[in-house]
Amino acid sequence: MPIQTIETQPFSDQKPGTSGLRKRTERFAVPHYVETFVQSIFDSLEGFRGKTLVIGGDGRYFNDTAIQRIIKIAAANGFGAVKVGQGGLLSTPGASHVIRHSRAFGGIILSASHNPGGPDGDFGIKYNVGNGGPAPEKLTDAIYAHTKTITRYLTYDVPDIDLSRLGVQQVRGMTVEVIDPVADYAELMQQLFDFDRIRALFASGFRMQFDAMHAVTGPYATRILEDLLGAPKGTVINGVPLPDFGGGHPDPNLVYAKPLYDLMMGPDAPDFGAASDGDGDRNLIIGRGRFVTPSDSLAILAANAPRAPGYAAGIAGIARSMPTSAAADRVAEKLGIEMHETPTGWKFFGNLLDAGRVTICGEESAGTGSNHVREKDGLWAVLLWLNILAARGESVDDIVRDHWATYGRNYYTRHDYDEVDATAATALMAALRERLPTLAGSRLDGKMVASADDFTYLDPVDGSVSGQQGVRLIFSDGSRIVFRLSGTGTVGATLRVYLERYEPAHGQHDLDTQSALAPLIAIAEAVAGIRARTGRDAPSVIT
Ligand code: VG1
Ligand code: CO
Repeated sequence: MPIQTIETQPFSDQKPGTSGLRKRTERFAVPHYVETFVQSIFDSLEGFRGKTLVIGGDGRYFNDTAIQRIIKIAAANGFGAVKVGQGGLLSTPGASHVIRHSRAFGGIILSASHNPGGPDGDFGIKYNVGNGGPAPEKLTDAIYAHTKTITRYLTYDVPDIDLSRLGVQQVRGMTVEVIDPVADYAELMQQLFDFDRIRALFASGFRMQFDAMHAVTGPYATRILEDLLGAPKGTVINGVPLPDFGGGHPDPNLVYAKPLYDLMMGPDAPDFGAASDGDGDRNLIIGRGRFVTPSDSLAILAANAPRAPGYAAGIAGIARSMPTSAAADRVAEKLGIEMHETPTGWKFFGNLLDAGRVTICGEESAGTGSNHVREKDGLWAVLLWLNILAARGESVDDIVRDHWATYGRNYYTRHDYDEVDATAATALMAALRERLPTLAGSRLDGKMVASADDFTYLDPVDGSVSGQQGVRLIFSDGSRIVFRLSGTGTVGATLRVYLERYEPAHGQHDLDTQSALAPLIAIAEAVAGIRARTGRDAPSVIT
């Protein structure tokens, strides 16, 4: 059967954002939309003929449809083999590991991460390169340029693959191997962490609840926590991936994982609570009576990593996205290791990890990970916490307080204004950028603005420059306000305001976060005119 060349036309809206192309599912369902984007990816790559492509997704509605089409396009374009997770499932970190482990050319991950799924929800397609990490900006720019001129895609008119059957099948000259999505990943986790010690912790009566939010982490968490580590059955809840995530919003924050939060703050709280997002790369960590902010979690994991066998030799350096709090910087300073500040999105960590300059990375948006893969990894963070809890024999709350007493506390919050009018949001950012030169050196509500800029990142490894990564106001006492627009939203614009204030080691660490940051919140409103410009009285989500 010959390769089919299907004529197509460019779509004007296929620009990848912070993490791939994300749109409403109905947009992806438009004829040729998926094919045009996937062909644009392949047309922007060189040298993949005969090589392996990894494919998997978070199981949301349209996952299997997209996978079947991608397999045929991959075959027609000359890939030699595809590895696809059984049922079309692979978590984002799981896919990253399979790409690395099988020395694949790259991978395609189908996910809109923490955005809701279903016919009325969101869908997404992301390309990862051979190191297992998200395509760098140079490549996503090339893909976008190609989507604007594409005229055809290649495919085969052949039956679908049976994604439920493990083992090898054929699509023309290409082999398709359906793999267990969890096996390789579970193996890797056993190399990094002290499973015996964590098993002993559970055996001693330690209680945990893991909320998989009906997303992809369910099978991973069940296998690892309950089957391999002996946590009691029922430790993992909402463990079956559903196409619409059970109607929920698979974002593990205090708004969408509220039942877990309430449990952890209540009288019958287990020792440890955790959750992850749609595609399994984010994590939420809550101890009994103690929510751990992702920024603090990054710092605590970095400070304690050598307690896990995989990091016993110490860590080379830490990287965090710019809006993430500077808590980790204090750990790096004490350890005398490199610290890097990158733009938002995991793609900026890849070069630093590949060059061996950093071992642990994190973002304030509940993403932490290490050099074991090239994505953030929700379950990895949970297992490292478990390893640390088992090794220290203290509670989450004790560990957090001890950390603040040693390093000080970075009070931190993020205010999101979702689905605001895109024109209004762009105008708000433009007005801020215009004011930057006069803001530096001025006083706002009595606080001295030490510097005001729009963050530009110079990659120390390949010298590439990424501009307009967020407006920062840095005050002379180290407090910060950062404004940026989300690159993952699918409707209107999402304005994110990040607020941070440092309290030294001997200071007051028990304040309520929103009260501790109230003066900065007021300054942010005064400087940006959020209410007047967006018509919103309050953020839609506070994390
Ligand atoms: C958000 C987060 C960012 C994260 C990205 C992808 O991006 O802020 O830290 O890397 O989502 O995560 P943005 O542009 O909306 O702020 V995931 O778990 O959605 O792949
Ligand atoms: Co995610």
